[in-house]
Amino acid sequence: MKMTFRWYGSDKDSITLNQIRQIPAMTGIVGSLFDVPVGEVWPTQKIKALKEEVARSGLELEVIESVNVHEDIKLGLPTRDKYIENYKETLRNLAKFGIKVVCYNFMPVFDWTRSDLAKELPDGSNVLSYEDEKVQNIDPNKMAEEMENNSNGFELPGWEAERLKELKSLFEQYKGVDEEKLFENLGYFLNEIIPVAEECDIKMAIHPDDPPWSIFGLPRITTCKDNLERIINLVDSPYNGLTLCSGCLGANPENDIPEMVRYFGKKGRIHFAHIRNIKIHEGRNFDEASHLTSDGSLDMFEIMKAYHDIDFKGYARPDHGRMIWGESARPGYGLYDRALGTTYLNGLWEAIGRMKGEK
Ligand SMILES: [Mn+2]
Repeated sequence: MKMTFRWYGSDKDSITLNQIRQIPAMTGIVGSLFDVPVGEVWPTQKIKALKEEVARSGLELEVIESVNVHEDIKLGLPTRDKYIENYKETLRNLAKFGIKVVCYNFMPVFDWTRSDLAKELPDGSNVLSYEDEKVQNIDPNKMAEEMENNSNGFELPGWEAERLKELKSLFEQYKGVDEEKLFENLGYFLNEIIPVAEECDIKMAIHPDDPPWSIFGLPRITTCKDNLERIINLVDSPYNGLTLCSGCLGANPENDIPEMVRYFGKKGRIHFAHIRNIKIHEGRNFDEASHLTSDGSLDMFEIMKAYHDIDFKGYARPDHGRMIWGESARPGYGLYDRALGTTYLNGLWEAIGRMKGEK
């Protein structure tokens, strides 16, 4: 397992590369170019600059999260071919700089969704939280506005004001797209993209939908084991794989995360592991939590053991953390709790290995 850390860039993150480098066992950064509009080709100069900046701090840049997929591709519009060609070009450009994994998602309109970006826990820390009733009953425009107002001044990927201006017409366009159609559109995309990924030696890793169920009546398909199985079979190639996000999939208690790690891991289709805990409440409601097993609803020991048992050699990162110790950062992406989470995951990993007799 190679431990990595998501970073938004020196002008967009409150955390520095040097701080990240000092977290034990940290090997690299998970980066992106946030100023390239969705659908456009990522310029080599910008990729090069990011790669070099990360390398100067003694870290690697081998994972990109995300290269976002243009809405026309998800909608299956005739204009998708142009955006797919751009996506291929971006992959070719990324390959020139040693990128090995590209994380992406196929969620219509909205990226990750929460009803509260800073819910206070009894210990005074705060976390992202999801209340289904609140989300399903809010006007999506209002939700976009609230996300913007509560983001500590950071622009949230997937919730860019620019993109959300078109909400009304997007909802209109999605009226003819059900889950089957979305699978079909994902299949079309993958059939085009995966041969290029193979050429470039870049593993594509689809991120689950967050939360893993339909919101605002929009279709969602990256939600459960059966659907993930269907997705990796849309194009049967080791380059068509998964970002297995324990916190996203784990929001549905029917998703058995350790079992999914073993199942997809043995097939060699997990290219990127997002590892975090969440606390599930009655119904479809949950709070995010520290990584510790006893703070949430997921068994982090069993999850790490599953990765260890399949001899997982891919990239992993701690996922969202709480906001603690007075830090002001991007919601979910503070330094302190993700560093604590990393160290905890490393501790589990070492202990599991030692118990198997590893040195
Ligand atoms: Mn994730």
